[in-house]
Amino acid sequence: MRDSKQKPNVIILYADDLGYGDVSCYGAHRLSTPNIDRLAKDGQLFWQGYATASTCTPSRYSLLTGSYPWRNPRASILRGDAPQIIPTGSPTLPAMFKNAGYSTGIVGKWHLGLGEGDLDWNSPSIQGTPNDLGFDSSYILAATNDRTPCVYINNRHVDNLDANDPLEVTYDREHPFTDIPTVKTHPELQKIVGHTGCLIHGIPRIGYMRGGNKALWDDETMCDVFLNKAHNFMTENKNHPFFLYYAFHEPHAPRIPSPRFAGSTDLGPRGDVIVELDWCVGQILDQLESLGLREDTIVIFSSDNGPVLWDVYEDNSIELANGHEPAGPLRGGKYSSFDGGTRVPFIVSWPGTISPGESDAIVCQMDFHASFASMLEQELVDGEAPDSLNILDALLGQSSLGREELVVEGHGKNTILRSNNWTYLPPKDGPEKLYNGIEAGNSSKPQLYELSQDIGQMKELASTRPEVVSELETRLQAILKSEQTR
Ligand code: NG6
Ligand code: CA
Repeated sequence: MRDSKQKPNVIILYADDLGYGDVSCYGAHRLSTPNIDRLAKDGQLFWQGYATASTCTPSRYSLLTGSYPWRNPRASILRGDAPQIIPTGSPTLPAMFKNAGYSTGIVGKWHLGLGEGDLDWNSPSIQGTPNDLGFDSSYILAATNDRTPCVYINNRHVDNLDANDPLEVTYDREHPFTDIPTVKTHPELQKIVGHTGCLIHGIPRIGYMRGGNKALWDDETMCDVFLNKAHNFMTENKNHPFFLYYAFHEPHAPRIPSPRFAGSTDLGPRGDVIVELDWCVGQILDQLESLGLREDTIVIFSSDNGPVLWDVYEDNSIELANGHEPAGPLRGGKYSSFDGGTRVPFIVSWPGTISPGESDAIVCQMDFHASFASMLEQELVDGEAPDSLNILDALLGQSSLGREELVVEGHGKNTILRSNNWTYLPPKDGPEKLYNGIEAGNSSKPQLYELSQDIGQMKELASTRPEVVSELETRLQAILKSEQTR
């Protein structure tokens, strides 16, 4: 039996491309997310919760290392065959939990690279996996649901791989495998227009793969596969503290809901997979309750970056949005340097310990490392989590003080300084709008916004407040040159 004085379990539920306006407790009204709302009702909802970047890999890098992504030049959207970008044995968030006596597991999207270079996908003991970074167990997809290889990786091997049908992966557009169906060679197999790499289940992906047919994932059952793995991990570890990082693939494109959820909203596939994601959240909460663990478990819900409607696949998300604002009142979205890129849903719940409420504190996913280390009385070693601040009191709703400043990253590694109520975007070359219509935030001039008065970043103040611009520019440069900010 579990001792009630034991350390609490911690579960991070991490959505992929879910925006500030995509859930009902943050104001969405054209779809309903009752289970995410249930978490908010039991916990603290943060109005100023941030990922560190407006894309996936850098945000996840910060979540797991407590480090700004720009410290690692490889921390940008990775190919599916990229080597692991966090060195084996690094002092990660899961390693911190493990040192504190926790069982640690990851289920879902990884996207931080696998292997140590030139990975043999057929190896029964792949080195350079989440299991080398503090996770006792892992069941993941390598990169994104739109990238090859479209297989699950079970700890150190590709799950269900038939030795007689070896798996090969390439991202070489000049020399793709010539004997596999692509959009060009087999247009008749294509079920949805999107990327132009190989066709897996009629869905064009980024990159190419050959072989490994028995190991292929089925997009329609992906939500159930990951949920079952999460359920098993929780049941297996119900008697001692655990840390579970459950990284959803929803609502990243291609949005292929389980048939149970197809058509459940009138927003099209993007709305349907958000409802699917919300259902999974409910299943986790129900399981915690049935295991008698709800009051022993901190459940965090957030997203890796802001939202995007059309992200290459033609699924009518823009046409069907019809009044749904995925970033809510924020400007920009995924890939953007505006706040819609990085300010995301951010809920921390721990019934019986955290009093329900809302918070305006500035909090960042990068801070979980130092905050939970403090809760568990784990000392950080030199170089560990260099940018993670201990904001435990804010996360637990016991203080209204979070961060005073935070650097976030937009498209093209553009670094932006959030400082108290200000946000400062340095001049940056590049298009005003990205291929998907999202405002990038680029401008040849510096931009300054006072977010407390102007959440939608409509009133640019750089020329009226040059002294603030110059102070923030100096501060940003100092942070970028520093080795540590905690
Ligand atoms: C982009 C892809 C996009 C998506 C994204 C990764 C193009 C034109 N766009 O480069 O489809 O895969 O990478 O998303 O290829 S993320 O959430 O993992 O960062
Ligand atoms: Ca993402």
